[in-house]
Amino acid sequence: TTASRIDSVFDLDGLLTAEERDWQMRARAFAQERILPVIDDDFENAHFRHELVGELGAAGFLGMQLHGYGCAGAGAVSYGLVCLELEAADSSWRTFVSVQGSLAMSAIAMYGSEQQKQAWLPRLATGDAIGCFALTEPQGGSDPAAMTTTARRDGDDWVLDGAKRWIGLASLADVAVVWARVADPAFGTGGRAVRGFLVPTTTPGFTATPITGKLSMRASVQCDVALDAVRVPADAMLPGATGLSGPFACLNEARYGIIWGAMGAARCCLEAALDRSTTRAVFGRPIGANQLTQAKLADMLVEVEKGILLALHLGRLKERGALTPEQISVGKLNSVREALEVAHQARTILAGDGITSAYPVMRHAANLESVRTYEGTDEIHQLILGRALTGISAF
Ligand code: TGC
Repeated sequence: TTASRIDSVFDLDGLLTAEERDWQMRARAFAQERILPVIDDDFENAHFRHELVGELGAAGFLGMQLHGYGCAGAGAVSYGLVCLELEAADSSWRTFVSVQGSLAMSAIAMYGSEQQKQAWLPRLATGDAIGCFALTEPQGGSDPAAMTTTARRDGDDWVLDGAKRWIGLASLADVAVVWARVADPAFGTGGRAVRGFLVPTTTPGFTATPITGKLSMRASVQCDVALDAVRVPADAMLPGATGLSGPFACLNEARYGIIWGAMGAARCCLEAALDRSTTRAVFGRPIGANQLTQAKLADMLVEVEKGILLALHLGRLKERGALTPEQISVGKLNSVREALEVAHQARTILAGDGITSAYPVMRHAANLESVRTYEGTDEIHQLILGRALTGISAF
């Protein structure tokens, strides 16, 4: 694998265990060998390269932070480093790992019955099955409490009706974790009425339609999902999740991966700008000889290094079981906001070439616009932090 030119600046290696470094190097090799050679074509052609799913499973990256059921049981920092290296290639593949491992698999691992775990986790870990996480609805993703998808009891079955939007992988998935409001008070009232259901995507009435016209995340698939009298048995409900804290705890997991991942995209943009600053000459000398270019590179480096160190600190807190949702909001807000700024600065150093697919920068910038919006927008995370600081909810 090609070393990153900025790996050594803060001696990140010295802060990692040999096992963590090994996970990172294997993810870097995967990204360089399996994703980078094809990603420009896949982005251009809006192609999801399905055959990589099993390879990600074989590498141990799917649900790698979970224990048992064929999962690797790796630490939070190892998982974060894998996210960073995959997203250094393209956000689509870190998103795949997030949706499969942090959302669908975490939901089953945290809230599923033993039978549900046995049925799905081993297959999801190998990539033999794909999972998706159906929370967001067409009116917007910021307020899941307003969801209108319902689950009503009919005999021993549940019948689900409603619509979901922006659901990653839904048209490829074998199983959907669907969050719905139950009407039967025996299963929850008020804020506790939101429950999760495992819905095989072959169930009649479940339809997933890929969203077209995306100018971001083009190498992955996000769908509209229709739930039209989808009938599932009583034991399709996740027994351990009552209320919105269920899906929110899954979002914590995915947001944590993004904190690392976005820094991978930023690192890639910095490296592209750094390379170009020594090879492109203007006014008779490399542009990297200009003070303004050096200032940009320095600012980019500061944000990448700060962001990675913050991710590492949050990872260590997570490993101690001490990471709070507010700390995750600090990380998600900072990482994605600064990664976008790094991508935009890198684009200016690349000048016109920066808008072409000859460089990865515009692709990362476009992808990061999605990352900025999903898993809590900048504004949602600012308001979570504003609430924590003032004690007053602005929602
Ligand atoms: P609030 O009253 O604060 O909380 C309701 C219940 O949830 C609990 N809770 C959490 N639990 C664990 N982790 C968290 N981060 C939690 N946040 C809240 C809370 O303790 C309470 O529990 P309980 O037991 O007291 O009932 O709820 P709220 O409605 O006021 O929350 C407001 C807000 C804005 C924080 C929340 O709605 C929010 O985070 N909104 C953003 C949602 C979001 O990120 N949506 C994007 C989803 S992206 C996605 O689904 C990924 S899909 C990717 C793909 O498929 O490709």
